Amino acid sequence: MGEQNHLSDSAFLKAVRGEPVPHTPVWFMRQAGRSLPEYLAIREGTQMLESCMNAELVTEITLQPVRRYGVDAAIFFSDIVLPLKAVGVDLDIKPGVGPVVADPVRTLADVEAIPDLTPEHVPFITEAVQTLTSELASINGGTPLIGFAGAPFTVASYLVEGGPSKEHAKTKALMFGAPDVWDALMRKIAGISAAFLEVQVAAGASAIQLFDSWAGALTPGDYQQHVMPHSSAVLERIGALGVPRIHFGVGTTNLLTLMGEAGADVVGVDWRTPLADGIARVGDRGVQGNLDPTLVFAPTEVMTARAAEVIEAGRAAKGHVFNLGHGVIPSTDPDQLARLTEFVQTYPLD
Ligand code: 1CP
Repeated sequence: MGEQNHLSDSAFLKAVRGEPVPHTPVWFMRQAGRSLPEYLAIREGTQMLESCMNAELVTEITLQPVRRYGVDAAIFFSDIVLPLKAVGVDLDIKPGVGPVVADPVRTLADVEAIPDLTPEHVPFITEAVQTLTSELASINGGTPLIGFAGAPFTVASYLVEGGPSKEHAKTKALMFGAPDVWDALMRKIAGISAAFLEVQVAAGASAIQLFDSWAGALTPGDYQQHVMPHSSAVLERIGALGVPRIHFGVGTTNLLTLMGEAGADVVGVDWRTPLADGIARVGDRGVQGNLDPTLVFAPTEVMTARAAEVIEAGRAAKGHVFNLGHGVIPSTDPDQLARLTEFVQTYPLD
């Protein structure tokens, strides 16, 4: 219980609850991973999905950026397709490509063949989260762990296309042309994502992020009709556990209001939307973001000047968590992220 209390005083959890903060909390999407030499070293000879199913590796990789940068939150190292792999879907994460699904899902029978997820499918997740939360409790006065899952639309895009895609054409064709199959698929994935998040929360995660990275491919009307009810179902199940929820997508300027209404406490804003616009769109909720991830390649003083603008804009929000507008680019110099972290954490708010 003592542990819970000191974590709840962390800048990150205060910000996501909309309470005053000692400094703007900061973490980075994809803070673990290929930009870190210690990640490349520990991953050598181990496949991505194999790493995600090894509790010891997951623990170490999740802690690497926390130790290096002293960020205000850790994000659990895994992948949005891991729960599908865990229930038996034949898929792999190919280096330099991303998730590849052997038999893409196109029919009701394909959907029905996917099992629901139970905690017994992912004992390594429970173990890793338990170890992590106990270690994180004593790092920098208590660092919260963010659990995560993919939202139904974004996970469906990999299942239906069979791999990464730009237009998500087959996915949207299924959505427009076979609403019954689409509905069954969305329900199936929503159940799996919610169960995956529940396992992480039960094992000690302090907050969750639902990644709907590719939702920006949709019009607000289609999002509202075909996708939002299913993301809401996931967020509602986690809300019932009393854990703060962050909801993020890319290219979602026109969806930010709906993504908040889906049941988020904090809405992630990508770098294309000025943060002040994002704040106006999400209303009485927190925001997360949104420095252009390429600014790390500019001179440090250019990067920090832009970070200052983001922090200043964030002051108008109910709560602001500093982040990049999407994931860390693999060629990012970790020393720049260390400087950025320090800049955000020491930026005076009074
Ligand atoms: O071998 C490797 O290192 C593979 C690269 C890699 C990594 C490090 C992949 C393949 N996934 C991950 C980890 C990962 N994936 C994390 C780790 C935690 C952290 O942030 O530190 C997270 C949160 C994810 C989530 C994820 N996977 C998303 C949503 C977030 C986002 O960036 O929008 C998506 C869309 C995926 C799919 C995926 N997995 C991997 C890749 C290269 C991709 C994207 C493929 C595509 O372009 O469609």
